[in-house]
Amino acid sequence: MRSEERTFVAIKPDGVQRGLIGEVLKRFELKGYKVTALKMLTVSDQQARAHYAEHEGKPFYPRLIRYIQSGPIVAMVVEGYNAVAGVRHLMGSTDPDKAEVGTIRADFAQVMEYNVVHGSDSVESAEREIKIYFGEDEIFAERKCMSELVTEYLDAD
Ligand code: IDP
Ligand code: MG
Repeated sequence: MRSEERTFVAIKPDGVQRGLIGEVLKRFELKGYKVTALKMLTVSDQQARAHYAEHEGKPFYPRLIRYIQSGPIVAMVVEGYNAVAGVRHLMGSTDPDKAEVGTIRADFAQVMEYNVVHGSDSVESAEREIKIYFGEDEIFAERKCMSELVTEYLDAD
């Protein structure tokens, strides 16, 4: 059965610095996903370590921690059917050389050290990662369609 999921997505510092915020956001919105939380921030030491805890001890870990803190990121919560896998599909493989053409990483990145975007790899990871970056009061899951908005407006007085 299909169900709606939410996932954590970040435009990494290279993506922000290169002016790719709009392009990346556009791809998720055009897919039909809802962006239910969004902010730009500098990742703290604590957030970086929590986010990438699974990679601690790997050779690239110290550089990964430096990279994610090297400039502001744009963090977001993205919601939709099968959104965890779907977002990763739009992002492409970790290594841009292996990512399929048309994905964000294939289209905009050359090396995996600077691969523009992050997306959670499971529903459990998503819930863990969302908590690192957002309070529940920062997430706006309710959205109204235009007819609801107009009806509400007309009914207001
Ligand atoms: P993912 O971002 O596609 O989920 P992960 O394996 O979770 O990939 O790795 C997290 C991030 O760490 C990657 O997006 C990439 O920036 C970096 N990374 C992963 N593997 C390597 C590596 O072998 N060398 C350098 N950087 C790596
Ligand atoms: Mg990962």
